[in-house]
Amino acid sequence: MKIDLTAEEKKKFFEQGFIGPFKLYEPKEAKNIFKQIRIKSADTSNTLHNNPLNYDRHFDISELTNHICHPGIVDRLSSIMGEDVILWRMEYFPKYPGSKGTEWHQVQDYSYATGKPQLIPTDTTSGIPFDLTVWTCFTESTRKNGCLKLMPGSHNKMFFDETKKPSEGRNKLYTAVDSDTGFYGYNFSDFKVDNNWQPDESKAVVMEMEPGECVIFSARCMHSSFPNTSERSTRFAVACRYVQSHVKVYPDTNEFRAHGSDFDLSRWGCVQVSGVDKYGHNKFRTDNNLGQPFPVLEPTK
Ligand SMILES: O=C(O)CCC(=O)C(=O)O
Repeated sequence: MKIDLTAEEKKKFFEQGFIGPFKLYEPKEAKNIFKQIRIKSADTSNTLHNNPLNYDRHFDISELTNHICHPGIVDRLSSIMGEDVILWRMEYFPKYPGSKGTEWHQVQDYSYATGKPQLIPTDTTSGIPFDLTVWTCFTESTRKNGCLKLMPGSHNKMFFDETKKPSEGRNKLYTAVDSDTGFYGYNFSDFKVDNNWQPDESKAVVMEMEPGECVIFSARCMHSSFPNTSERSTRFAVACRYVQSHVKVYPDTNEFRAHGSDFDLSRWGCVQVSGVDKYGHNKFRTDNNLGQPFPVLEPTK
């Protein structure tokens, strides 16, 4: 049975720019997956990118190969974006005890990272997001250990301009442990449209979540997180980025440099997690680097 969003949930998504949390795994199962992710992340012999950023580990960690295709994610995304959905990137978001909070930010085409759009839509439908993030926590996520905050309704207006040039972030190697800013080494406030504007924290929704829960949001919806002020509780989340299939991903790009690291896209490909590709814009992968197929469901006729 499909796990679509209800009409009420869809309405709420379009009002807020996000919806959730939803349970994908029982807490015990989520903690076991996290244990495997931790163990397997240390082995970089089959990774796609030769750098420490842990992008796209769905290509070499089978728990993540399965996660990107989880029906609780894919069906809900299809209710918002339509049947044809592709995953283009996965990122780790750890907050270790003592880590800074992620700064408030909004993203539209990811050009903040390289100065060049990483996504170009070619056939948008007004009001329907072409790019959605599914942020899944594999540990508890609390105010104390750095849970996510989302600003309802902010997806309707951009308060940040990704075409601005940041003072730092692009070249310095980012590590989650000793970054001196809260967003991949950037001061995201460099991208503010109005330097004097401050987000209204009182309107933020605080997303405390159980291990195994996810939230779906448009990256245009302003988001941030608390610092991890706990003694020993790590918050670990994985952000999976999905687009409609008319979107050109990494257009005319074979490699790029971001967060102080090089990304070689020669073996990279999108994964068609739902529906079909009617556009032919992108490269695709059907198997991970261990030869395991991504467990996608057959398109319904
Ligand atoms: O996990 C966080 O602190 C921030 C997540 C985020 O910025 C994202 O998923 O785009």
